[in-house]
Amino acid sequence: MQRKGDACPPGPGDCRVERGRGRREAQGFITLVCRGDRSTMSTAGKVIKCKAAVLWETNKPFSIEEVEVAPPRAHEVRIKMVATGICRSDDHVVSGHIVSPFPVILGHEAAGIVESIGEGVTSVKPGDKVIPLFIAQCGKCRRCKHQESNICMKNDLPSKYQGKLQDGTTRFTCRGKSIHHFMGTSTFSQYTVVDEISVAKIDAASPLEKVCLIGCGFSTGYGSAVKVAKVTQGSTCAVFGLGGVGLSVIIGCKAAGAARIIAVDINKDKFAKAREVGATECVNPQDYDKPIEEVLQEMSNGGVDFSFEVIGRLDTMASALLCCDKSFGVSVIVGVPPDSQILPVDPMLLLTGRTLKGAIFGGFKSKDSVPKLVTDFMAKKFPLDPLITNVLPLEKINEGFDLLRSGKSIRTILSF
Ligand code: CND
Ligand code: ZN
Ligand code: ZN
Repeated sequence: MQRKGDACPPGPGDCRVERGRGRREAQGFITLVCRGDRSTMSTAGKVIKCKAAVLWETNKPFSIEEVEVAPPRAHEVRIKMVATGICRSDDHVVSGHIVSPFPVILGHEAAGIVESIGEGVTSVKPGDKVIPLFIAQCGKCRRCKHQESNICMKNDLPSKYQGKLQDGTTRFTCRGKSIHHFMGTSTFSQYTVVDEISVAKIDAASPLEKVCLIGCGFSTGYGSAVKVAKVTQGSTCAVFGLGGVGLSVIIGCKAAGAARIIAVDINKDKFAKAREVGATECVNPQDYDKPIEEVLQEMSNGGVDFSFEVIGRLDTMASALLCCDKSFGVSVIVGVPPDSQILPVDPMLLLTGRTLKGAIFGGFKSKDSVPKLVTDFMAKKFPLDPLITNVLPLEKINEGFDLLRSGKSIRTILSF
């Protein structure tokens, strides 16, 4: 029941509660004013028809469709999306580099407002600002209980992407067909449904059009430096790939006190931004007639302390491993490798003491860490603005992907 002064739960038409001037209002009643869609005041418990970008098959453009989003079932949350970033992992599904069932609604880096909740949900309520989590955290499984792990056993991860929610079904329908979810988030839709273990409540004052990047790119890169590699004060780091995730690795290396941060990319247009966020040197492998790992070894007197592959290619994963010191070097795989491909590693490279590791979502336990990262952003502990180069409406999603593929954008934010 709405009361005077209450905010209306977010609906398709941005409904609001307004004070009226008639006799009933004088007695304390209120007038409900619905902006836009005047037919629906509360959408809770109902199917919502809204727009979403559906990908019907690989290597095709996204298609803006009207989809039906079913209400959340027990332990699920329906979210009205406000902003979502475009990450290379979404494009990896378009190209087939990541294999996921079709048709699908992609998107995993977003922020929105809870529209309604299913039975048993306790951690969020309608009206809360939230970030969907592409890495779930149930808090109860063996891995959630392990101090170092962030890969909850309930995750829908590569090699077994099901494209379903925890109960094994989907909440999206389009043209009579069931549409798959993506990593439990599916944020390229005006409304999405996620499991409660895949959503975190964040500061009510946070700007959603910026903190959406904490849903993937920023946290993945930053955590890879500060939490996974544990970059040390005064160290030398090499970062391969200067997209939204790679630049966030640089932000993390700088925050951890690295003395030298060498940025590596074949697109020299990325260098200015890399310097802006903390790179001390920038190198383009195409400028040398010897392998880039040799160039980096020479630049660092035998090998860097920490290296990061943030592209998603096997050759650059090998170069990143080789460029770090053979004894104490730590190399972190952040980029997602092409489906079913193998990286051959000479064990001798590790026998001398090197460490090769990798992490998803920067090693952060998602539900615990995302609200804290948002608080840190609000306290100006790190910037997000340099990562945002373009803002487009959802309808222009294909333009956003073209900007990414042509190397002209860092992060495009789609607004709803
Ligand atoms: P984006 O495409 O924006 O950046 C990649 C950068 O790599 C671009 O600047 C390219 O110019 C550069 N590049 C391409 N080829 C080469 C090369 N041969 N040598 C040097 N540089 C090159 O991607 P992004 O920043 O959005 O994502 C980067 C990777 O991280 C990508 O594989 C994505 O799928 C992955 C990722 C991982 C995780 C995780 O949890 N580990 C989460 N999200 C994304
Ligand atoms: Zn991502
Ligand atoms: Zn778990």
